[in-house]
Amino acid sequence: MGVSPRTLPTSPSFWRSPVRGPRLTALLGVVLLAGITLLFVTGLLSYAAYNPDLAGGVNDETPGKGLLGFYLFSWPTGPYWLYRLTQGLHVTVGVALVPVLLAKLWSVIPKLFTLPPARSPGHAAERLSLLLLVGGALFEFVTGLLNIQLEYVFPGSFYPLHFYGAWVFIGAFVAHVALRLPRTVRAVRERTDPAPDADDTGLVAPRPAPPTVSRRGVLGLVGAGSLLLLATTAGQSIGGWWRRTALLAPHGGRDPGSGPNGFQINKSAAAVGIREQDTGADWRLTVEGGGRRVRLDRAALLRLPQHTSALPIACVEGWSTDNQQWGGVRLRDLAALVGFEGQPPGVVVESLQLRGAFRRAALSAHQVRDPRSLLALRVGGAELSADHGHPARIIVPAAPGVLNTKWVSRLTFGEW
Ligand SMILES: Nc1nc2c(c(=O)[nH]1)N[C@H]1C(S)=C(S)[C@@H](COP(=O)(O)O)O[C@H]1N2
Ligand SMILES: [Mo]
Repeated sequence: MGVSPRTLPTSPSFWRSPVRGPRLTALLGVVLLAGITLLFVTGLLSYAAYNPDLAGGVNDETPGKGLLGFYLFSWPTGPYWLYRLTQGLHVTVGVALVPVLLAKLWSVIPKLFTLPPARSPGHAAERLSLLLLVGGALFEFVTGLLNIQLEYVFPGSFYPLHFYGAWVFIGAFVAHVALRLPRTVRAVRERTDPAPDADDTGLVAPRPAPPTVSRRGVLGLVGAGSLLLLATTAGQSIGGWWRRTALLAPHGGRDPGSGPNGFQINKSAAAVGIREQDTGADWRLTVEGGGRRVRLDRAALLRLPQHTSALPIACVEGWSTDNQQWGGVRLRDLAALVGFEGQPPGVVVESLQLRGAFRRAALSAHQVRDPRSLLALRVGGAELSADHGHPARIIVPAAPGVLNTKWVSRLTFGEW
């Protein structure tokens, strides 16, 4: 006995949900249009915030980007919470859009199985672009979610995958929006779906099953799912009391301890192999530049003018801290030690850490010149803890957390 063609997913009558139709797809599409545009813009900003073109690409995780770096600009140091906002939005909105994306894919799934695969070269091109669209969306959401959950399980580095994937995805996304906009506007305006025989979208079920939920019910469910994700994620970026609500975020829930150093830690000293004997009395900071070099121990640093800056740490993974009271020496004062008075250049910062991409970072001239930029020795009135970068770490306003190098051993001003 053969299988009736009606029961195969390639047959339109296999798909029986009465809520599928252009209106549901269009409403979900409008939400995604707004949300994904925000994700794209904040994502591009995040890449710019690394200042990838500095110092021959020390900060650049995608050195082969070529023309895709056309929009890069020098990331400002104010407002000091800038990256906290842009990256908090990127991650929180990305997480909250997951139910909308899944519902949208569900709403169009009959189209995946349409036969013949291509009716014309134009139809073939359209279906190919949809493959890039759906594949690109899934790829970007999966790599992003894995990164914020600290699960670096995919091959290679997160940055090039997410960065190049975004450009492929956005290309297909723009084409899709351009092609579907008229249909979307019509479906949003008309309020009801066409009858199956008047439907030119292929979304309305020809033999609908009796409804178990209304379209409004589906949208309500999706919206509730998004709100739940929003409410259990956003706290990691908002901070304060709200951190407790961030149940889904690895840096949410509770702060990892109490006291001035009891705030989030990205990588612990032990995790990157920082040994106690290297950060103790034998530790020296080397400051170089302009053909000069000085070496300072901690006591010498403490004899330089001390300043405080209230600044957060905001990680690419979306979590951030409230403002911490950092105390230490201004970067521009350290530049002056090797002769850069007045208008110091940028700096390359190196850590005691021997391996890993985050052991080195470059800061721009205006990051060095900002009076809030410090080589911090203290936080909240206490010595830095080992995990927060003892004996000295960088703190710069508005920059991604990764540029705030911990366990600093060397500063090289301007020689690149
Ligand atoms: N040497 C070194 N510095 C580093 C890192 C690192 O792994 N090694 N992590 C960076 C990242 S990604 C962030 S978000 C901040 C986190 O600082 P915290 O651990 O004090 O919160 O430190 C940055 N400085
Ligand atoms: Mo980070």
